[in-house]
Amino acid sequence: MPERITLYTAKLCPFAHRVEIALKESGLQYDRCEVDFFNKPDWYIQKVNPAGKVPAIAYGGPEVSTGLEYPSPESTKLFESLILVEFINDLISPPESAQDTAILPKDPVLRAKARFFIEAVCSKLVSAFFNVHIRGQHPSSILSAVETLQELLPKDGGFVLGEDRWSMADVAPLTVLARAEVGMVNDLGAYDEGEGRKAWDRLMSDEKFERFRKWFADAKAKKSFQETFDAEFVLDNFKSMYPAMRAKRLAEKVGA
Ligand SMILES: N[C@@H](CCC(=O)N[C@@H](CS)C(=O)NCC(=O)O)C(=O)O
Repeated sequence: MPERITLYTAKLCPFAHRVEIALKESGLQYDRCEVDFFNKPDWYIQKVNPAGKVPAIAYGGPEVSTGLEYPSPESTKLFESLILVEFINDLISPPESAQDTAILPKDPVLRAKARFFIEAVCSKLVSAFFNVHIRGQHPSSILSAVETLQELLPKDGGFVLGEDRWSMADVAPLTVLARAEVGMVNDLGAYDEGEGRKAWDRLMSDEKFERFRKWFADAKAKKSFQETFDAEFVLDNFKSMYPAMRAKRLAEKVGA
C-alpha cells in the first residue's frame, strides 16, 4: 500500500504548479488542498509549513478523520518545489531502479544538464517575473531571461533534454511563463501601462524568439500541464491584484 500524499498548493503559484505537474506525470494518487497564501490559515503554519509557503507535501501517516487541513502528525512534511519534484521522481524511480521517468532521466549527464537549465530558470527567469510583475521593472527583463534560456535549448527542436524527452527542466520555466503570458497579454502587472502587452507581442512575433516559441507551444500542449493550469483563475486573480500595485508604484514615483 503506497504512502498517503497530500499536496498543499495554490492555483496561482508557479512553484506549487511544478509539483502538481510532477504528481500528474508520476501517476501517484494524492489529495489536493488549496491554501490561500495571501491569508495563511493558522492551521497551515502550525501543522504543515511553519514558513507559511506553498507548495508542501504531507507524506505518510494514517488517514485522520479531521480532514486535509489536519494532516496526520505522523506524516512527514516536505517543502520547496524543486525538491518535491525530485522527491516524487524518487518515489516512482528509486535510486536502484534503472527506469527513466517523465520527470528526470537516469543518465547522469542528462540529469546534470536538467539541473543546469533549472539553475538558469531560477537565477534569470523567476527573478525577472517577480521584478516585472510586482516591482514594475520593464517587461523586457522577461524577454532577456527568455533569450538566455533559449540559448540553452537544443538548436534542432525538442524539449530541454532533446527530442521528446520532457522533464522537470521544461516544467520549471513553463509554470512561470504561463503566468507571465496571462499577465502580459492582458497588460496586468506593476509596470507602465501598455508595456506588458507590447513586450509579449514582441516575444510572439520577433524572429529572434522563434526557437523559444516552438518549445513553449510544445510544452503547453503537454497533458499534465493542461490538466493542472487554470488560466481563468489566474487571470481573475491578476485582475484583482495588479492594477492596485501599478497605481501604488506610480504614486510612489510621483512622490519621490
Ligand atoms: N522557493 C519556493 C518558493 C515558494 C513560494 O514563494 N510560494 C509563494 C506562493 S507562489 C508563497 O507561498 N508565498 C507566501 C509567503 O511567502 O508567505 C519553492 O520553490 O517552493
